[in-house]
Amino acid sequence: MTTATMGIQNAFDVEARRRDFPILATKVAGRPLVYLDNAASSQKPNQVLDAITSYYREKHSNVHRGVHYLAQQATEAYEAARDTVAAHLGARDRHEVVFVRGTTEAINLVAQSYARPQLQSGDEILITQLEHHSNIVPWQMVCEQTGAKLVVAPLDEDGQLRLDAFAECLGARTRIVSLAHVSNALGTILPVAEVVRLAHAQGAVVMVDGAQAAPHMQLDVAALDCDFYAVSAHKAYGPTGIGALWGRRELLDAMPPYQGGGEMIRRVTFAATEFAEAPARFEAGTPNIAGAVGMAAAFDYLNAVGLEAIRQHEAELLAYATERIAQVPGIIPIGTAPDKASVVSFLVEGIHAHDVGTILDGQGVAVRVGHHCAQPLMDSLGIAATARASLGLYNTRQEIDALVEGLDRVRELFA
Ligand code: C6P
Repeated sequence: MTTATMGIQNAFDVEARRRDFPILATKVAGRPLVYLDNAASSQKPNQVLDAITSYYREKHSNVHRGVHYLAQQATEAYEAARDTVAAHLGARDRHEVVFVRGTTEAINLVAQSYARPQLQSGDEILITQLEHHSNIVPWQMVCEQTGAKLVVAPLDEDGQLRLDAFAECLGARTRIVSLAHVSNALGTILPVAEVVRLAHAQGAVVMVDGAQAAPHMQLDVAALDCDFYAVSAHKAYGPTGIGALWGRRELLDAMPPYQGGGEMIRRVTFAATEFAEAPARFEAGTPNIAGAVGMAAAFDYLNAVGLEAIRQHEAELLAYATERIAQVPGIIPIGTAPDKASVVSFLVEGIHAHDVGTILDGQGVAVRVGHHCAQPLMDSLGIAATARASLGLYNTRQEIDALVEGLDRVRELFA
């Protein structure tokens, strides 16, 4: 899809972009919705909604199975979506893109199909202190299964991953390094390319959890030189229930599938099964075809709006939000790394984060409160929960002002 067909101009116009998202017209408690929970899941533009509806109205059948017209239309739409996702991730080869349910499933796939068959007792998997549960639990499970050990690289006081501290955790037994590109709880952008260089020098492969990077920056697996990269569409203006695992072809082709079923085979007898090549061998059963179409439409949308324009808009808004929120008396910022993307996490002194979230909701302001599925990070910070405002391309300064007014109201109520 071109910029012209999507009706998007080159200059970033936030009001025009807001009109792409029908849900933003919602009123909550009689006030305009201020949606600042984009890291949990972002809203969907008409371009994505229309792509999904058109697919179901005009093209739907099952994929890779039929000779009839609609089966071919559906297969073409699904495989065209793979091309779009591959190009968006910077993959050299479309066979390197496996459609999965999301980042969580992508990491589980790598843990079970790549790590489990080759880890030996005493091998190490290195993660960082800020990981989401999705990038902790699958590795704990595979450690349990193989006798491997989970090692955790620490953060500094600003919530940054320092390369010297990371390098100290990297050893001769490190087989896999798995880290977030962007932290969901702190917003920190991690130095992935440098981590990859250090890890590769030790012979370890690197898996990157790109769940929070995809909505905010140009992705490029070739430039990062990582080995696996995971994304969820729903955080990047696409539908829920779909995401992608990118993996180096030679690694994917050598990995046994961890789920069996239809469409992932070359030949089945009752005695044995020969698996198809990647990516089909990892896509057992009828896939989320409409989801893949919607995911591709979301990436088309991001490109049409312009990822650099989005990055600039969000960086300005993040600086504004960080400054305004810090001026509210009693605010304690959590996560102060200089290199951050679109997340402001904070405590309000003496007031539980859940109360903060509930009072803000009463004013139409949606933020997430809690441990953000990063309980070990919260434990290491000595806190149970934060309030988190997470920004998307459609957020405005006025919405940050509404959040700050909401926080003033929180303080009044608890004074
Ligand atoms: N974080 C948040 O509010 P799924 O659920 O598979 O699409 O994504 C999981 C996931 C993995 N890694 C990171 C860094 C994430 O932020 C998330 C999802 C949401 O922060 C929901 S818990």
